Order: sequence, then structure tokens, then C-alpha cells
Amino acid sequence: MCTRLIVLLGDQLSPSLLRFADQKTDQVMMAEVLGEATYVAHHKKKIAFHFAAMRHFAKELRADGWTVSYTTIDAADNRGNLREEIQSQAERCQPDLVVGIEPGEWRIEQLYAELSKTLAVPFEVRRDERFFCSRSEFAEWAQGRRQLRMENFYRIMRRKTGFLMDGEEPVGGQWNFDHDNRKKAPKGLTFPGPLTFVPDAETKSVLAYVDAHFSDHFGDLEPFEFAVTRGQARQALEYFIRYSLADFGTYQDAMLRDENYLYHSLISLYLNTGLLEPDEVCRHIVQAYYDGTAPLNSVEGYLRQVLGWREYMRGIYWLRMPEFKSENFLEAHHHLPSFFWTGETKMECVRQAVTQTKKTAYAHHIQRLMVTGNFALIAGIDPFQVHEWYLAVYADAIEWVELPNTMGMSQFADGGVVASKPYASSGNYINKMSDYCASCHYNVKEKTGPGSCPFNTFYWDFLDRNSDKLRGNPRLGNIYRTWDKFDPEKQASYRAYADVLRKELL
Ligand code: FAD
Ligand code: DLZ
Ligand code: SF4
Repeated sequence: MCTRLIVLLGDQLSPSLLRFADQKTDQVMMAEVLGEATYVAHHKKKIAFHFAAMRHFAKELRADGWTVSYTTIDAADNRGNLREEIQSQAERCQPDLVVGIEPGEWRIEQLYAELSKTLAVPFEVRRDERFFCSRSEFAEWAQGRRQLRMENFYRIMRRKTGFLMDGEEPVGGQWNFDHDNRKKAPKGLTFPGPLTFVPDAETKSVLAYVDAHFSDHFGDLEPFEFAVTRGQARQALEYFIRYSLADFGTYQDAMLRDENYLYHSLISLYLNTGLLEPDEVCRHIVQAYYDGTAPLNSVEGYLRQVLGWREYMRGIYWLRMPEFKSENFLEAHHHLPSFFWTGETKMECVRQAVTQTKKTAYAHHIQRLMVTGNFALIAGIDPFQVHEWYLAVYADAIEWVELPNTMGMSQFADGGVVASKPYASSGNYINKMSDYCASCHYNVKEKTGPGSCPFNTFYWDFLDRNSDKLRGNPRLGNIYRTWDKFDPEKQASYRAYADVLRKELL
């Protein structure tokens, strides 16, 4: 028996969410369920990470004095889905009230709406206060605006939180130091990499279960080196600040063969499950600037990702769901090619991104946006299939943040709500920011025809195919003028070779 039964999901592993509750009278429930592990075929590491982090979190809550009812995936009475787990725990506990916290996915919000009608006791959904901007605050900001732009939203968040502010002005006199952040990584740099952790007995038992029961899912389970507790995630953050933050900004967009992380932090999965909270991350990052251990371009660049992009994406997700998920502005209908799962392609950039993703359940932003995302966009892959791929393969993928990044920013499926123009590029951009092309089967300098970089042909074909939808975009005016200046034969050769490539690659 309890007064309130509080449901915590696998991305709600933050003690702060229980601030409103009372240890003496309330109970917490958590459940590992097959439904959550299989609604897309998540990477093995992603499943193991969630189960291990959930178990450790429950243990810490108990040690803190909470009563936690925890259903493990192998429990004989495991009901396999959140609906029935919540129903059965509510019957067992007989609370006056069941409390859920705003979930991170629309489908779970629907489930909560249904439960509030069908449960025998009242069901209340509380705000998730870990975010800087509430859903209603974002909706209010967005209402009536002709165009939503992250940069405007970010400035409001800077003013609201006071991070890197000097009164009403941004520290350093600029809001954005992006122009300092576009360097290719020269030879000879060393990368400290993220802090890694050795699995304890609890995590090992999760790994054994995942190995035995999810062997058909994508990705390598081992080595498993993620943090699975809040304490470890904090160490990972401190390590990043100490060894990588200073160079984060400068090489933020760089890519190198066989280098998975460069100066990136690998903390999105900890933020998204709640092991770290955005406020503590931003405070620590900004402190590094005041302590003189990291320059402003890096600190501001990092702050913009967490305080700006992350919050912005959440706002857009809730503003535009459920329609968002079925948008396909560019009417792209090709199936996702099998090399997204196998990595078996002669395109070195894609091979690197996919094989790395298989091994680590991670790729950094530019790999996601300008390699795999860019390829899918310019080749004309169905954006929903692209979305399902990203949701499955990355350990940090929860729909509220994955979907706007994929369908909005990367695939332009929303017609320009998230991004003011499509993130489409030829091989030239990849060559500029990486060392991939030097060891590729294809020649990035060849514009089209046999042996040429497929990104080059697909890029122009993409613009041509979507001319009626994109030509009016003021940010694409110059590029269409260039296309228009190509003689008709040259244009025809791009179109014809794009047909060849589609047969070969898709
Ligand atoms: P860093 O490069 O070290 O950045 C710091 C932090 O900033 C990240 O941990 C993250 O919390 C935040 N951040 C940076 N960029 C973004 C962004 N565009 N949107 C939201 N937060 C951001 N991020 C996810 O957390 N989950 C996803 O499922 C996800 N899917 C993506 C899909 C596509 C197609 C693209 C283009 C981007 C996606 N991102 C996603 C955003 C970004 O790529 C990841 O947040 C980042 O790569 C995580 O690695 P990191 O922690 O090393 O980040
Ligand atoms: C990602 C994930 C996985 C693999 N398993 C579980 C689970 O067994 N139980 C759970 O509560 N949450 C899990 N999660 C995270 C959820 O999918 C996540 O909480 C929702 O998708 C977002 O609201
Ligand atoms: Fe990728 Fe083209 Fe460079 Fe090959 S040549 S790595 S396909 S951009």
C-alpha cells in the first residue's frame, strides 16, 4: 500500500524528479520491458545501457531510503509492456494516485492519456523540470512567429539562465563563435577520448542477458564502456571538461578515419537518460571558461548545443507531433540501403560512420548530419526509414531529440521548420572536413561518371529533382544560379549518372 505510485521510465533516472515525493508514503516503480527494447530494433549497447543504468539507479534510490518496485526483464511475472506493468503495480500498491512524469516520446504520452482514463485510480502527469524551457513556454514563444530559428530561441535561453551573460550582453560581445569552429583536424593531434568504465557484476549480468536475447539486433555489445551511474557520468563530464573541452569548438566539425570521438563529449546518452542534468552540465562547462581552462569559442559552442539546440529540438518535437513523424516534404521514397546496417559500401565516409556506429552506438554530429544524413537526403531515401534507423542505432536516441534532428534538420522532411535550408552537400564538404576521401574507392574531384564521388552526382541531382520545392529558398539562390549556368549536356549527364548510381547503390 502507498499514497502515490510514481512511474519512472528508462530516461527518467534523475533523483530531482522525486523532489515532490515523500519517501515515507510514496513508492517508485520501474520496469524493464520487451516492448521498450523492441519497438525499434535498438542497438545492443543501447538496450544494455538502459537496463544497466536503470538497475543502478533503482539500487541508489533504495540506498537513499526509497521503496522501489523494480521488474527485471527476466522476471517470471514481467508483463512485457509499460501499460500492463503500470496496471499491475497500481493493483498491487493500491495508491490514491499514480504519478507519471512527462515522457520523452509521443507514443508514451498517448499511453499515459489512455491510462488516466482506464486505471482504477487517478493518474497524474507532472512536468519534467529537468529542461530549461517547458513545453508550454516553447509553444508560447513559437506562436505567431512566421519562422522559428534556433539562434533567436538560444538568446532567450541565455538571458533566462544568465549563462555567459554580462548583464544584458553576451560575454565576449558575441552570441555565437561558430566562425572559429570550422577547422579540419591536422595530423598529429591527440585525442583523450571519453572516459571509459569497466562493467561491474550488475552490468555484466545485463550484458549476458542482452547477448542471449537480443543477438539479432544491430551492433556490437562489447566492449561495453559506458557510465551506468550518475557518479560515473559526472566523472565522464569532468574528464571531458579537463581534457577535451578546450579544443571542442575548434574541431567540432572535423572527421578522421578510425577516430570515433575527437574532442566530442559523449554525454548525450547520460543527459538523455537523466544521469546528468542539463543545468549541472551547463554550469560546469561555463565554469571552465571563468576558471580559464577553456576558451570562449569552445565553451560558448558547447553551451549552444545543450542550452540551444537540445532545448529547441524538444520544443519543436512537442509542437509538431504527431504529424511530424509522417512528413515527407521532398517526397523521397527510396528504401534505406542495406549498407546502413552492414557498413559494406565503397564510400569510405559512409563505411566509417556505419562501422563506427555498429561498434560504439555513437557517431558525432557531423557524421550523422553530413555523412549518413546527407547521403540519405540527396539520394532520396524515405525520411521515416531514416528516422527509424537513427532511433535504433544510437545509444542517445530518444524520439524527442532524435526525430527533429533526423526528419527536420537532416532530411528536410518538415519543409524547413528546423533548418532554413537542406543540409545537402557534395563530396567537397566531406573532403574539406575529413581525411576520408584520400582512402576512398571513389574520386572526390570527379564530378560525375564512373569512379566519381556519388555525393557529387547526387548533390546536383537532388537540387534538380527538387527544383520546384527548393528553388524559391533564398539561401539556395546562388546554387540554383550555378546549376542554371551548366550547359544542358552537363545537366543531362548528372541526371543520367544519378540513375546509374540509384541502380548501383539503392
Ligand atoms: P557533443 O558534440 O559533445 O555535444 C554536446 C551536447 O550537446 C550533446 O551531448 C547533446 O546533448 C547536445 N547537442 C549537440 N547537438 C545537438 C542537437 N543537434 N540536438 C540536440 N542536442 C544536441 N542527439 C541526441 O542526443 N539524440 C539523438 O538521437 C540524436 N539524433 C541525431 C540524429 C541526426 C540525424 C543528427 C544530425 C543529430 C542527432 N543528434 C542527436 C544530435 C547530435 O548529433 C548528438 O547530440 C551528439 O552527436 C551527441 O554526441 P556528444 O554527446 O559527443 O555531443
Ligand atoms: C530505451 C529503453 C529501453 C531499451 N528499455 C526501457 C525499459 O525497459 N523500460 C523503460 O522504462 N524504458 C526503457 N527505455 C527508455 C524508454 O524507451 C523511454 O523512456 C521512452 O521511450 C521515452 O519516454
Ligand atoms: Fe565519401 Fe565521396 Fe569522399 Fe568517398 S570520395 S569518402 S564517397 S565524400
